[in-house]
Amino acid sequence: MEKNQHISSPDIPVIDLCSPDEELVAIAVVKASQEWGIFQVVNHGIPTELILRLQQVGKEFFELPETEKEAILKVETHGWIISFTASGHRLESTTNSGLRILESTLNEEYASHIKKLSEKIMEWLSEGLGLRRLRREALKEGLGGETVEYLMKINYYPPCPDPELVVGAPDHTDVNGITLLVANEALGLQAFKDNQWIDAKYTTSGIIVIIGDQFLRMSNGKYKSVEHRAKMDKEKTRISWPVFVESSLDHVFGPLPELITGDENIPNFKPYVYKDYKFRKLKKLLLE
Ligand SMILES: O=C(O)CCC(=O)C(=O)O
Repeated sequence: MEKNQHISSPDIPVIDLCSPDEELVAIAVVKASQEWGIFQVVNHGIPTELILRLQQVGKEFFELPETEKEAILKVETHGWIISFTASGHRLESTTNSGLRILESTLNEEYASHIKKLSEKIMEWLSEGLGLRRLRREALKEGLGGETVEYLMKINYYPPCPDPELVVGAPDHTDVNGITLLVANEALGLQAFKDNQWIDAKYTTSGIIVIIGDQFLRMSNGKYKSVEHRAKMDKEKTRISWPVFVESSLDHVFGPLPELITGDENIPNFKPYVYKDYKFRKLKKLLLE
């Protein structure tokens, strides 16, 4: 293909969770996870008003002075981190008054919705592995059951005069099981598919679902851990709120045992303690 040749790229799948036929919804979720590893869900049951409030407090948070922000949340290279346990309670506590704007009621309310939604998606994905009758909860259990953690990060991308020169979030796959992300009106998320970067189109109340490495490995390769990145916008500030659903650090994960049934179904991946897997990935060490 010529380098400058224009090809029209497909859009990432959009799945309406309100469709009356749940089986069709489940099939669409499984297909999108196999072929894309990323999709947007709409009519997902999380009130738009709650998502807008989350976005509003996120904006207010970034208007705080740097020192206050840092005192409230953990700063990482590409964002601010807040974590929840599976029951929706914040893991890290702080007494800083600035936390009012990220007050736990809002986050706990959002976390409990995200937990419900992610569990539903995990059920559909477990069924999609042929584990319907016995193990609807197979993926959730494989991830650690009630010890599963929900880590919310806030990514802030200020306007950038030359977005081609500055990368927002570099090309990566998520290390965890599944990520559920909302973003403000500035687009910028891209997914790599069929040798090209595809702009993810979404609405501010839609939820982007991203399959990560843990689900690639637990499904023995059936679900795709999608490469993605985020670009900066020339004029607009972009903010995104991913929630990473993942094992606790000492949990061992690998291909689900039910999928390994004999000579034809051998494990394609080695099991890892999650913290070792994260460490190896971070250090770019060999992963089998
Ligand atoms: O901001 C985005 O849309 C993507 C962020 C992301 O990939 C990440 O935080 O790992």
